[in-house]
Amino acid sequence: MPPRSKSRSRSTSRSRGARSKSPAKATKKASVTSTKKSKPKVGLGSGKAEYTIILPVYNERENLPIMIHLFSQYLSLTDYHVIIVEDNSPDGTREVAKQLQNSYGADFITVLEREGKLGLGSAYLSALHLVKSPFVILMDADLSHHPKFIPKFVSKMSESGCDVVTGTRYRDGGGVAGWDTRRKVMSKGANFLADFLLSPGVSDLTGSFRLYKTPVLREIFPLIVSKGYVFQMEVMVRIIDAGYKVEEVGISFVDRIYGESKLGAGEVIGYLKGLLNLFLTT
Ligand SMILES: Nc1nc2c(ncn2[C@@H]2O[C@H](COP(=O)(O)OP(=O)(O)OP(=O)(O)O)[C@@H](O)[C@H]2O)c(=O)[nH]1
Ligand SMILES: [Mg+2]
Repeated sequence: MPPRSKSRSRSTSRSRGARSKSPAKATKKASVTSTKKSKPKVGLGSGKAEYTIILPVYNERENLPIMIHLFSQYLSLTDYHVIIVEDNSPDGTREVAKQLQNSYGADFITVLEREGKLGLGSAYLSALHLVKSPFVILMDADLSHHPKFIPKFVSKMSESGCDVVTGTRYRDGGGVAGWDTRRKVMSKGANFLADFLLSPGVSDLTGSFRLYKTPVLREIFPLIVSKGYVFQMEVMVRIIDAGYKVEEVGISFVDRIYGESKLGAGEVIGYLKGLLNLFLTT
């Protein structure tokens, strides 16, 4: 089957600007931990942070403190707020998240506590309901996505005026470290298939390290039907389809050292189903 002729370009799409919508209420299944601190109110409580980082965690007890430390090294903590979405991990990640919130302050960290493993897509959605900042960053907490790239994403957005910046492993100096041949083939294959069927114009459709204008993500989220690994791909395809402007920044992606991947055979089948659905519906 030939690739479709839709002209999707990674940086030539029409920029429609961000339309604001009022944030909806958080889901019933989640509760927010936010300790009262006497420090100046910046962050989620006051809505003064420019950027909110949504960090979904499931069994990331070892990785989470390192992530938060790296944020403190590479980012200005008054400009950023982190929402940790914790799904009752059996390894005690929730306690670690709460301790980090106590150390760094509720102005910097919110812990969104959910009752069980409800999936990555729904983790993003629950947190997005709480976001007050104009920009939002989605990334993994397993140290595959290094916070040092965030300032590059921010510069790219302000220089280009784009609506979304996505990290790419396959262009602009990006790369992968630590993957075996099987994972490399899976990732390349997934991107090749998506490019062949959807011609999205971005080089790393399955990547999940991105900066969005918050209203753009809010507009697209209700359209998303997939729940698993394919979720990030669907978000990007629908954003491009809606005419928003997307730019890429090369990132080095490092395989997790601590903990286990949640990517199994079910996710691969889900990806293929989601890809077919997008091919037929966009
Ligand atoms: N809250 C929440 N977080 C999740 C869930 N599933 C995965 N995560 C987190 O989402 C991020 C990505 O998950 P990974 O297991 O690393 O999946 P992946 O990056 O696609 O797979 P690898 O490349 O093998 O690491 C990590 O920070 C996980 O802890 C979930 O159901 N709920
Ligand atoms: Mg990972």
